[in-house]
Amino acid sequence: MDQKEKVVSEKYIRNKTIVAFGIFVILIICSLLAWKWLQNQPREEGALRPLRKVLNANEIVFQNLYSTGNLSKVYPASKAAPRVRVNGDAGLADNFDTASWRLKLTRSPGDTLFITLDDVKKLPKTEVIFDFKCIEGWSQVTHWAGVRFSEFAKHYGLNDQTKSLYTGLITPDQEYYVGIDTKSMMHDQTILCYEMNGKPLPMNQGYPLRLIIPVKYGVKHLKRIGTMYFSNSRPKDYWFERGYDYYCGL
Ligand SMILES: Nc1nc2c(c(=O)[nH]1)N[C@H]1C(S)=C(S)[C@@H](COP(=O)(O)O)O[C@H]1N2
Ligand SMILES: [Mo]
Repeated sequence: MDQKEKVVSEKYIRNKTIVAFGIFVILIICSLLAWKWLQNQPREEGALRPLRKVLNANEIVFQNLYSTGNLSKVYPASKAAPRVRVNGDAGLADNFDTASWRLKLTRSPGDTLFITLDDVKKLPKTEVIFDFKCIEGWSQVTHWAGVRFSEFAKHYGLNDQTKSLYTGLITPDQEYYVGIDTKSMMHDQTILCYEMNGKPLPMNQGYPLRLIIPVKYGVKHLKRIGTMYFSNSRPKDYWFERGYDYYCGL
C-alpha cells in the first residue's frame, strides 16, 4: 500500500516536471521568435518600429497628464552641487566666437530677431534649483538662473508662435539640436539660462545661453542656443534621431 502510493506520486511528479519543462521550452522558443521578429522590423526614426510606436503612444498619455502648473521639486541653494557635472559637448566647439554671438530668434520665415546677451539679461531674472536628471542614470541638484521662457516670449511678442506645437533649438554650429513641445517651454520653471551657481555659464555648460527645463531629461537642456524657431511639426532632434523618445518628459 505504502509502496504503491509512492510509485503513483513519483509518476505524478515526473509528469508535472515534464509538463513544466515543456512549457519552459515553449516559452523560450516564443521569446526567441518574438525577438527575431522584432529585429526584422524596419527602423523608424532610429528605433525599431514597434518600439517607436510604444514611445509615441506614451507621449500622448503623458502630454495629456501634463499641466504647466505642476512644479518640479525645488531645493534650497545650500543643497546645490558646487561642482556641476559636465555631460555632452556636441555643438560646443572651441573656436566659438563669443563676441559675435546673438540669439537668432526666428519668429516666422523672413522675420528674425538677433538678440544679445545683455538684452536677455535685462528681462526679469528667475532662479531654478532642481534635481537635474540625465537619461544615462545620474542626477544632481543644480542651481541656475535666467529669464523664464514665458516672459521672454511675452517680451518679444511671440503670442502666435507659442501657440505652435513645437519649439526648436539649434547650437550656433548646428551640431546639436532639440525639439520641445511648446507647452513644456511655457512651464514656469523653464528658463533661458545664463548663470550657474550665481556666475556666468562656463563654456562647457553652454555659455552664453542654454535651456534649463526641469520637466525634461537632460538631453533637452540644450547648451549654447544659436537659433530658436517654432513649428507645428516635430523639429529635428539629435537624440530622437539616435532612437530615443522624442518627448523625454519627467
Ligand atoms: N549643445 C549640447 N547641449 C547638450 C548636450 C550636448 O551634447 N550638446 N548634452 C545634453 C545632455 S545628454 C545632458 S545630460 C546635459 C548636461 O548638462 P551639463 O553638462 O551642464 O551637466 O546637457 C544636454 N545639452
Ligand atoms: Mo544626458
